[in-house]
Amino acid sequence: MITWGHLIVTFFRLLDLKMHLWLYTALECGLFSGSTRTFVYINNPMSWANAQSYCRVHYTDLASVMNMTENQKIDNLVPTGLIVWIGLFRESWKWTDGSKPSYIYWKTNEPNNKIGAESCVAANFEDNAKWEDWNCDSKKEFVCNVGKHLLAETLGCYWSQFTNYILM
Ligand SMILES: [Ca+2]
Repeated sequence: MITWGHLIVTFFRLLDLKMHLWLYTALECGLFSGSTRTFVYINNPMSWANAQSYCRVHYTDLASVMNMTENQKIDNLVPTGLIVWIGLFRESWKWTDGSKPSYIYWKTNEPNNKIGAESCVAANFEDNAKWEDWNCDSKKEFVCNVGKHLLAETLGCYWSQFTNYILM
C-alpha cells in the first residue's frame, strides 16, 4: 500500500535526481565558469581578413577578448614572442561580431595608426599579449574563438549532457 510517506520520499528522490542533473549539465556546459568560450591558436600566417574567414569556416570567429581571464587563456596558447591577430578592428574599435569592446589592453603608444593604415589588431606575446594596431594585410598567425555562446550550441550541449547522464 502506498502511503503519503512513500509519495513524499519519491518526490524528494525525483527532486534530488533533477538537482543532480541540473548541476551536472550546467557544469559541463560551462554555465558557472563565467565563459564557455575557448580559443584555438592557428600556426598559419594570413592577412586579418583571411584569418577571419578561416576562423568563421572552421571555428566560430576570430578571437574576441572579453576580459583578463580570456586574455590569459590566449596567453597560454600562443608561443612567446609572436604577434597574432585577434578579432578587433577599426571603425571606432569593434569586435568582428559588431560588439564594442568592454575590455581593452593596448600596449603603450598604441594604437598609433602608422601612416594612417593600421585598422586591425594583433596581440603581442613579447609584451604580455598587449594589443597593437597593424596594417590588415600583414600576414600573422592568429587565434580563433570556439564559442558555445550560440543558443543552439548551448541547447545541444545540454541535450548531449542530459543523455550522457541518463545512460551513465
Ligand atoms: Ca601600431
